Amino acid sequence: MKLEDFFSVSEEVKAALAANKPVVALESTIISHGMPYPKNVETALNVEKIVRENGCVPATVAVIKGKITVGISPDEIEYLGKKGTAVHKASRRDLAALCAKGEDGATTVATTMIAAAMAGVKVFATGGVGGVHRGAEVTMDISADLEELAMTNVLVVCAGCKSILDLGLTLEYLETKGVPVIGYGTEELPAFYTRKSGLKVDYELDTPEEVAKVFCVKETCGLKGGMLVANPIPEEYSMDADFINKNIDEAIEECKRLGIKGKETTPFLLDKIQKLTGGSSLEANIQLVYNNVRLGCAISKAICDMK
Ligand code: PSU
Ligand code: MN
Repeated sequence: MKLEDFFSVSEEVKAALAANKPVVALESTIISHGMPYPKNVETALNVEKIVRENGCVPATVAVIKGKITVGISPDEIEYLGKKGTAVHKASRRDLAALCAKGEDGATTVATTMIAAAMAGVKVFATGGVGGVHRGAEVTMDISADLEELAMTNVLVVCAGCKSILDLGLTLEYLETKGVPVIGYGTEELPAFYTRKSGLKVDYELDTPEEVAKVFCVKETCGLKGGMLVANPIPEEYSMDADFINKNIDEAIEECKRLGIKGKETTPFLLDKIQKLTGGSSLEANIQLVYNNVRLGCAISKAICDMK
């Protein structure tokens, strides 16, 4: 048994890494479990296009027939998007079993970080990361994404945390685990659909170069773990806070009523919120992903320049 049986990096990504060209990793749970078909596929393909337009190489990650694959093809993106939630949502605890059984899996933030680190990709851009769920003091529902940020050396660009989570507890958890949380151009943790949460981040940085420097210093000092860059949704796409929070509360109530638990919780809430808001939250979600991907490209380039 050897690593190559369960892990593969596309030729394009391999070549870019060997030449110190900037690469940006992208996750696939957002495709299969985060958005409805066909918008999910359209968004994932647009994201790859934006990465290329910004002078970087995209590396969308998934488990394909038992192989952790860094740089899947457009056909594979279409396949995962069409299959939707029928694809396994693959977080850290699922990886070995899926690979052993030769199955497919959509990678979460945690597993996309794992694959990126294995390949040597430093920057990963997405929409939202998992966190400490509301009521976690009873349910203990804390995303494996946070634990991964504590141990795997990848920089994750997100739009902050949605208030399906307990944002205060999520920040506390990240602090305990020693994960730097950077606000990009803001002192406040953005709340995904909106630019403000009322909670402070650890540091505000205002340029890709400053962010890249913190990451490179962390790496040079051998400080283990990732880094979270929270990039607020552009003003023109941000949602009305009362409107979105009312719908989030309703989605959480329904989730409780139906007794939904574990890995189904986040996909259920995302879908419910999209339905309750008549698709307006989906449009905001798509735009904030594009915005994060552009920032991810600029940071990835700055990291390459620092090498
Ligand atoms: N938040 C979003 N969109 C998503 C996810 C979270 O706004 O698609 C996905 C990501 O893949 C993330 C995962 O890693 O949900 C977290 O799931 P859980 O809460 O079960 O750890
Ligand atoms: Mn969970």
